[in-house]
Amino acid sequence: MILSRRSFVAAATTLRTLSASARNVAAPQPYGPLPSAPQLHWSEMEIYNFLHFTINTFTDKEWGYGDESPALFKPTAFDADAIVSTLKESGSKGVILTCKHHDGFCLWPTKTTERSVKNSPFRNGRGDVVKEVSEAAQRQGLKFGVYVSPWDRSQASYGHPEYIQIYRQQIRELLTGYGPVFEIWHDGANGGDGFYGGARERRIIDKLHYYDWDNTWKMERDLQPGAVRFSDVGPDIRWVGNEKGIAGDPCWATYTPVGADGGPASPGNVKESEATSGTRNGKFWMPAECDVSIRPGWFWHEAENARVKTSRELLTLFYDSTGRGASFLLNVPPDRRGLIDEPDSESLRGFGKLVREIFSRNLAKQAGSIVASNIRGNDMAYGPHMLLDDSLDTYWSTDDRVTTAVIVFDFPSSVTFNLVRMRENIRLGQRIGGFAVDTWIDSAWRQVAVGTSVGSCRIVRLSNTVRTARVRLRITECPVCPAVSEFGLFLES
Ligand code: FUL
Repeated sequence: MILSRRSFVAAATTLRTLSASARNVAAPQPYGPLPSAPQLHWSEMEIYNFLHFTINTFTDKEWGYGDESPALFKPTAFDADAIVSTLKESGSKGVILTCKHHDGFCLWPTKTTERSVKNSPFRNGRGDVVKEVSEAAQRQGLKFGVYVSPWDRSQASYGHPEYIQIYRQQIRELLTGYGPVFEIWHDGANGGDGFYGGARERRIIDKLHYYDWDNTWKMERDLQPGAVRFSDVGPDIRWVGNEKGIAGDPCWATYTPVGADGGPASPGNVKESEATSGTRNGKFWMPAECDVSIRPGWFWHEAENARVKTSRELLTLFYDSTGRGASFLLNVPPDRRGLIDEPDSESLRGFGKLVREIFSRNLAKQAGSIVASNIRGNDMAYGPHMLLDDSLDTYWSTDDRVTTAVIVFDFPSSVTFNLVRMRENIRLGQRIGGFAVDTWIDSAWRQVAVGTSVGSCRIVRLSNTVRTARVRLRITECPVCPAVSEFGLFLES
């Protein structure tokens, strides 16, 4: 099926407004596990931040023991709006706050413990960091999420059934008092040494049964139906298996978690190496989230001020996470003022600028003609121009029996690029298992990119910048007909 430049432009204009109901041919059958509505919204976020901020910021520690006095929490110039606006400039779509880290100090005036902001000098004991951050996020159009450590080194009852009620009560307070929450983060670091109300001992819990996770997750779903629940084993979003911000290649959105010993899995008890790539045709739709800190540690330490990742390093992490179908959860720890430190702000701003500059111009849109080897039922609502309309709802697809296909983009004059981006229509599942991109150089096709998983977003960085007037996309492996929403060519200079 060939579209000339003129008919392509006309088709793109009229078809942009087409809804699914305007398709004359039935849509492809979905393949495998499918994303839920909260998972779909989450996968469009791509970049968001962690704020690790608590008493550790003032004690220069990464893990507080649980006996620190609330009096230590005294940021001198805490400004949630300033923090959120810096994050926003970096392209962030959301912010997850460490409402309670392992030391048990709560950043909101909880009813469950005296170890909270209400007994700190912050705003004379009348402050609520969770409120200020969630409201600043809402004001500036970022989503808000909560980290509430399951491990609590301060609680006397940690390791006993009573603690589970306290933990759930804390989650309940956070999910009912602060507006919509997009993500609830359950850490896999669970159990060990701690203060435990003065016992000062080591407590090891049964990771599989102690927390009764199913009931906690059910409560969370009831209280915040739009939120995704994160842990080593989901149930909505999985840990990528490392804290470097790097997803596997491939990285499948589907996953069947397996415990460290090969048995059932739970938070803190999972075969980490398998989480990095997920499971092709896995049991659950459970895409990966890549968490990493802009500094060596998760909390702010003055000694690390010279070791803040540069904008270009963040860009590489973006390619290695979002660009592999996962998400980029970048931690930016506020300092003792309660602000994002200057080196971090500078790097974030530079990163945001790079992403905006690179991805604002899809060079594939300059194609004069686009030729697909097959279009589903010859219905133009599934035509290849749907790859360029900036809509995730529309897509190019083929007849059911056609599982490999080719699209050739011809350009009126050469384009120069070094990045290829593709997006599958994940509403129909993760379908593609192999693709390649070729360019026409010196009268022959030359392969410049190759990959396996695509999913919600796949960015391939070419080893060299190429200049060409013809580009060919090949779908080389797909168990069913492909359904692709976007194809893009970009230049990182
Ligand atoms: C880990 C924690 O132990 C770190 O302190 C940090 O919160 C990181 C995001 O998760 O498991």
